[in-house]
Amino acid sequence: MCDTYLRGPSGVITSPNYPVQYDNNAYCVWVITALNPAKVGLQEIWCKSSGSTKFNRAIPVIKLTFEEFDLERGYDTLTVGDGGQAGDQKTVLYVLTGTTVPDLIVSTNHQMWLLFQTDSVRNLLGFKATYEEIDQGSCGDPGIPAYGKREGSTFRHGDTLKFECQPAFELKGQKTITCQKSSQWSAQKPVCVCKSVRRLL
Ligand SMILES: [Ca+2]
Repeated sequence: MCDTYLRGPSGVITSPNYPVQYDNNAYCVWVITALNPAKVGLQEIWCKSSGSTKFNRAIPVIKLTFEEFDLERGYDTLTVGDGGQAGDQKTVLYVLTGTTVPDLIVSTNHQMWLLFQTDSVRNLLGFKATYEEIDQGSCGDPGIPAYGKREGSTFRHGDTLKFECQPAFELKGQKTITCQKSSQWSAQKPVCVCKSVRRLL
């Protein structure tokens, strides 16, 4: 019942029953596919025919970001792999277990698979993760804060974005964020909040 095929551009994956404890003997598979995988094929053809190794068009990959993670260490696991062959040992990227929220994971092609397996005793809360389709070598579009504006519109490794808020709003958080090699922004995008108005006596 928990075999799920998901498409880009983004979504949420949770363990069964979340935020209530997962079941014993669970075996759940998710396969995430970028919205436009055909792009990948075209890219490869273009590269071969031009004899160039430069990539003008970006390859869509899947970025998985964990928000909560609580599995029985060593006995209940979440395996994350590259591609669409769930459970294929050759494509395993990480086997995750325990109660530490893992770092984000980025696939190397347009598909990513997840396999959640539990044993016959002791259940914990499980996990919650979000996935997002991004261009390979980028961090994905973090968006623009409400009542704010953004300078910069590219999201590749090393790119920096600057944020500003409209008059009467003040910026909470980081004014600039940089896309790191891990495909993670150096901080979350800031928010613009209404400036506190002093009460007139
Ligand atoms: Ca267990």
